[in-house]
Amino acid sequence: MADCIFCKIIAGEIPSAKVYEDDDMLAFRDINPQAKVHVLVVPKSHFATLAEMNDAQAELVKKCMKKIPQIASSLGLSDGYRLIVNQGEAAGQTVHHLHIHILGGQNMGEKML
Ligand code: DGP
Repeated sequence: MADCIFCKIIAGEIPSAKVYEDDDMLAFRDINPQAKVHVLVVPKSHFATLAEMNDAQAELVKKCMKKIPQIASSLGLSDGYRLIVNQGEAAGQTVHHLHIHILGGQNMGEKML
């Protein structure tokens, strides 16, 4: 998608602090971290929400979820971490390319799950 910031990051048109990449996904540090460790895992196919996801994209999300423990381990999150996937503007989704937030590196507390 021409005007999608995450598509531009995936294409290398915008720099990012990459922590993992393969043919299916890119993981990079959030520009506005909400925890000591805050990484975004982004499938390399443009769709905004789970409601828009086709079967091939669902396979990519599955691959992302299976890879996240390895990414989290590489980030030193051995004590645990939180995943957030905002769906739509009311949930606070600002970038309309599906992404999974990995948050950790500190005690996340019990508020908001
Ligand atoms: P969300 O609110 O769930 O749509 O989260 C979008 C996140 O994307 C937000 O935490 C900030 C991050 N973000 C936005 N633009 C950029 C960027 O250009 N680079 C990086 N690394 N992160 C970005």
